[in-house]
Amino acid sequence: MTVTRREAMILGAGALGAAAAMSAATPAAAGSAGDVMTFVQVNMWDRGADIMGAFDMSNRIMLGTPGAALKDDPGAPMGFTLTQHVIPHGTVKFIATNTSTFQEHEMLVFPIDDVTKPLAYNTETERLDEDAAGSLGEISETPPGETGTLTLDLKPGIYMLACNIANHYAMGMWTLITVI
Ligand SMILES: [Cu+2]
Repeated sequence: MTVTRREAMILGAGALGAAAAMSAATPAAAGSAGDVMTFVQVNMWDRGADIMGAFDMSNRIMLGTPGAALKDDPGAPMGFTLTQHVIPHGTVKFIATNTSTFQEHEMLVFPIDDVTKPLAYNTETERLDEDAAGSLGEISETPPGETGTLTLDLKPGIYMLACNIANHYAMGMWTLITVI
């Protein structure tokens, strides 16, 4: 589902209930006892077509690949910037805005059992195998300037946010989060 930023705010306010909606500055609010909804804002960014075109696809930046850092790669042509990487378990609402000027991005969520092992990847399509990698959900292709949301119930563990438009994962458009 793709919604505008304003719609995302309205949807978020609705999920929080009337009391929380009265306080626009409240980023997260308690639901039932012991259950907290956490909002994570995500910037889906890239450095433009020229830098993307100059990327060496023989040096893919992927989890479990020699030379690829587990954190965001500073040399990547595109990536995700998050308001937080450590998130309480329970209901997590991702609000992702595509700040690219020229292309779509998307955001999938994958559970990571072992940070040293690569996810299932097809080098012909240059995309992750979403079923084999165990996608939990996604904000599908989002045009430049638009915002989408995804709400998941996450247990403690490590997860990856990744863009699975062809070449984007290999260009470093992924990051890890820890749910505690
Ligand atoms: Cu992308």
